[in-house]
Amino acid sequence: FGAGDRQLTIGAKSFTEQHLLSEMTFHLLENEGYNVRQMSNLGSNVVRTALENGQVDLYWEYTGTALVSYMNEEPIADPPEAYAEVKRLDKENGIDWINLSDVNNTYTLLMREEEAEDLGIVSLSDLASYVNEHPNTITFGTDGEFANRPDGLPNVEETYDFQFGAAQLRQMDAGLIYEALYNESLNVGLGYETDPRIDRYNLIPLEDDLSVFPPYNVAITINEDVLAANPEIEEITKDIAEKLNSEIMRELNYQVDVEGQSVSIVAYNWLVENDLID
Ligand code: PBE
Repeated sequence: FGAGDRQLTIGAKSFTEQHLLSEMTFHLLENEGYNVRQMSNLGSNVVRTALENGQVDLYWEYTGTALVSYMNEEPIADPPEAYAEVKRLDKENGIDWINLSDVNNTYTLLMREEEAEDLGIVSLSDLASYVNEHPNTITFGTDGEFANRPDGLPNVEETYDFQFGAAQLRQMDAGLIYEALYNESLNVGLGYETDPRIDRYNLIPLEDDLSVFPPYNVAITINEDVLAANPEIEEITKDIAEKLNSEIMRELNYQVDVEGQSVSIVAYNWLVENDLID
């Protein structure tokens, strides 16, 4: 199963950008005669394990996620260097990295503009000082992954030397945090940088003045046997990586998460507009 029989399973995590990337990839591969299945809404560790086990043949992953969260390596600030390093390290795991994109979906911590101004908070260092001076007052909305990942909250708290009170943590689906902030149900919330709801709700990303967050450029991770048997997959899917950037990704995410269009229609229209399918 997998290599050579032109059957492919594409994995995806549980947010819109991942669904869009999976859907675009699905269409391009199907167009070339592959029999493709999508397996979506998986957590990071689940989809990565599925790739390692061969249950998933390929999926779009972020360089920083693999480097820091799966491999426990030091973050690398330069995007092409980070890519080269995960690509090198993952060979040992039978995983190839292809088609690096400029889309960089890094984490960010958000506040309402007015409250950030009132409290004098511009950067994560300012936030740390504020939390240290006013313990157990600031609520923080986060998804379950960020709360626990080595490149997530534990690292932010260690680097900036502060801690949100345990009772002040509000764990929720990442997509709900923006509106919860806007509605003043939270003081600070986790954001994904390519999410259009940051602008939509006038939220301010706090400056990461100690550069705790590495680049998270998206690229295809693929089982090396599957790629060796079907090397044309790289060429078939490369336009997705080449034509997308963070700005365009944000716009496509906007069409789904703000305008309420379906993932399949947004992905399909984008492929048609870019002459990738007809
Ligand atoms: N990220 C931001 C996360 C979710 C969005 C790319 C760092 C990840 O999937 O690894």
